[in-house]
Amino acid sequence: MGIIAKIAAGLKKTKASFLGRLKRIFNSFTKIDEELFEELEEAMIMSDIGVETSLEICDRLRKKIKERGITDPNDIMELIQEVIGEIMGDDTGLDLTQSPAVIMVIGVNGAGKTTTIGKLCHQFKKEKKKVLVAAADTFRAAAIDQLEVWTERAGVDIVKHAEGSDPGAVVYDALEAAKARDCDVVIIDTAGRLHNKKNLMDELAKINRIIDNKAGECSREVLLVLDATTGQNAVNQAKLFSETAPITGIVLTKLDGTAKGGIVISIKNELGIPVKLIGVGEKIDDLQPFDSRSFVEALFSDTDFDSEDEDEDDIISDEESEDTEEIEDTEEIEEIEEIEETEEIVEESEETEEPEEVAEATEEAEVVEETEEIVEEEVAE
Ligand SMILES: Nc1nc2c(ncn2[C@@H]2O[C@H](COP(=O)(O)OP(=O)(O)O)[C@@H](O)[C@H]2O)c(=O)[nH]1
Ligand SMILES: [Mg+2]
Repeated sequence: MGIIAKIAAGLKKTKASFLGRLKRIFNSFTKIDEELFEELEEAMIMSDIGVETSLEICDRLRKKIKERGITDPNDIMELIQEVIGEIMGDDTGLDLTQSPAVIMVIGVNGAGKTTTIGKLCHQFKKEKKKVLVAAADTFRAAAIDQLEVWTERAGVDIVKHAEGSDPGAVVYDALEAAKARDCDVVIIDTAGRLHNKKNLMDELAKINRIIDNKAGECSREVLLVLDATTGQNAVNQAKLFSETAPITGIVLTKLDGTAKGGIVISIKNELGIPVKLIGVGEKIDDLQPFDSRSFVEALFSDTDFDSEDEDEDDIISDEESEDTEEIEDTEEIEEIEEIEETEEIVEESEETEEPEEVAEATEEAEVVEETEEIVEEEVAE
């Protein structure tokens, strides 16, 4: 299967709902008017392109339609593809030039961090790179075991300590080992959940400082893993996690399992952080470097990968109330819970900014201050 076909297969649900909606709009309108634009906006928002980005796309469309004197609604499809392509802009890949390159992987529980690391190990190994993985999610023993299964499968080394041990110490040891063993890449798995969100954010900031100190001269990536099925909630997570370390790229996972693939466009447009990798399945080779052009081409390609009927079903169920759909689907209920959880995260993180909390323990206060310094330095740069 070619790259476009593979991405298109991964985007099957998104394509069915997004393209289906657009096609129905263009079929039901004979002229281009404001009513048509309203429906377009709605279709885009429903596909998780986000309000801000959907409005921007429509503004650009209006301009192009006027400039080119387009009157047939059916000609808009091509224009949308063009506009989305423009919004997606250029791509940025992983920077691994200065070895050992250090990739810190962060994100909420269940986003797909460990799986993504497994897939990355496999890819680097294929490229004959020497890889070392740091098991810095020490919060649960199962997390360390799960990571080890992946590293064994990919045939790369792992540095691990016991459950509950200091993640910073794991990272420290891993960086020492990577230098001693002349590794090309160190990948750090981190926890997505701790006793409370302040602990989590502090811990990630601390790991980041250890990397600063131990590997300041190396290439650095901080990859935020976001679950595409959480839709717009992913954008909130990105805002929160960017407080812990300067995020250099986003890995968007589970694009295969969602009709909310439009979130890629929203993330790219609203966060200003490049999407560097996409996960399109649970298997070891289901990770792809993100390529805007291929993504847009795949999103708009007319290929059907499963039976027409199934796609029709998707479209019909989308047409019904989204709420009913969510209640019927247990996976979706979990999503709702996750969304609620992140709202808590955001609230708690706001709390952490309150002075009393900061003063709670001197050490914690230092952590917060230093993190702020780091953020300020980053901004200044
Ligand atoms: N369908 C699909 N599932 C994925 C993808 N990436 C991760 N998963 C699944 O998401 C679940 C959580 O992944 P995990 O790596 O443990 O998340 P972590 O808590 O962030 O480390 C697992 O069941 C994975 O198989 C993907 O791209 N597609
Ligand atoms: Mg994990």
